[in-house]
Amino acid sequence: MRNRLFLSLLLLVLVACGSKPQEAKPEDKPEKPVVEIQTVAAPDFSADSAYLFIEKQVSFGPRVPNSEGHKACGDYLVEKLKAYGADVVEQETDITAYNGDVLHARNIIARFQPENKDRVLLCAHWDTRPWADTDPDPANHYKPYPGANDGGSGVGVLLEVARLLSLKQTNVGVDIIFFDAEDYGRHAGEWREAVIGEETWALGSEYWANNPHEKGYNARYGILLDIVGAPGSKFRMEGYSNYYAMNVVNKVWGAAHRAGYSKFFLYEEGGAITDDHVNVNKILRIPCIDIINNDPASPNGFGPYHHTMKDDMDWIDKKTLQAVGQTVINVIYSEK
Ligand code: AHN
Ligand code: ZN
Repeated sequence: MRNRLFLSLLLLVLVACGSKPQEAKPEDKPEKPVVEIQTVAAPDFSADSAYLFIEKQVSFGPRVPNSEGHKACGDYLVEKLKAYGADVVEQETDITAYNGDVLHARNIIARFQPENKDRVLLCAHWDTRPWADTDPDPANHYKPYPGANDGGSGVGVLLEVARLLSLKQTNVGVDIIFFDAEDYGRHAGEWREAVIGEETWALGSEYWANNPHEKGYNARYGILLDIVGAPGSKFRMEGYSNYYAMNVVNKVWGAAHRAGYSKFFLYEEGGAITDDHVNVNKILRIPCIDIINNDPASPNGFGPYHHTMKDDMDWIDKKTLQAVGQTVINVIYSEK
């Protein structure tokens, strides 16, 4: 009698949990106690919140290394990540850029569940480019710009991810890294001086990959977000991501399509783009993809605002932030 009660209770629990009840025969014994790790239901990403995080960064002015806006925004990011319960490591180092400028660079690393050995890496660059070198007006070619999309957007999305991580745990540990000095690459007007094979971009991530915050740092995979805010963004499967981390591309694109974001995430090859993920792949050998709004058919490869004075909040669309943010959330909460 007690046995029957137990079985009917079990059946009830199974039905309540939504799994298909099998016909239970009295002689059936459960093969194993069911202690399988379950995936965690993904929380809702708030694009409003991500938008405000971008606006806040822009309010500091351009975040060009060595500038006041850079220092103030860096402090804000650290404070915010700590408030969301992350264990924050700051990596400060001087890096000499291609033109001899010595950049006081600051990589900001937020560790969630630092004791967890199974980790996922999420990253974005937080610095903005010192020069609007593709601006239609040559008078702007050596001026800094707001950097809402290029610099602000990836960080804004990941701050919202951090907020959600503070409310609900994932099964995996998560590291959010804001890389510095990504966008100090050679000025477009100085291309004649370029040297074959020179690497002038992504200096902060290069430093981190050579000097990770933890000895032997590893993660299952990484996702880099760069330029993820423009209205009507199309994310194509970027060349290095496909080469080094095709299974991660498929995982992320699959999650995006299941969540209804197939207009944003195209099953099309994009160009190969030099960005922070290349260092993560080449130096640390962690498969890392880049979600980046590139269009090989457009004149500069990105949007008309890119590396111009126009890269401001007008180029941030909550629909795009939602598509990217919810996709990333669905991916990390589905990890077992
Ligand atoms: C180049 O433009 C060489 N790489 C694109 C990486 C980048 C620049 N991301 C933001 N700004
Ligand atoms: Zn840039």
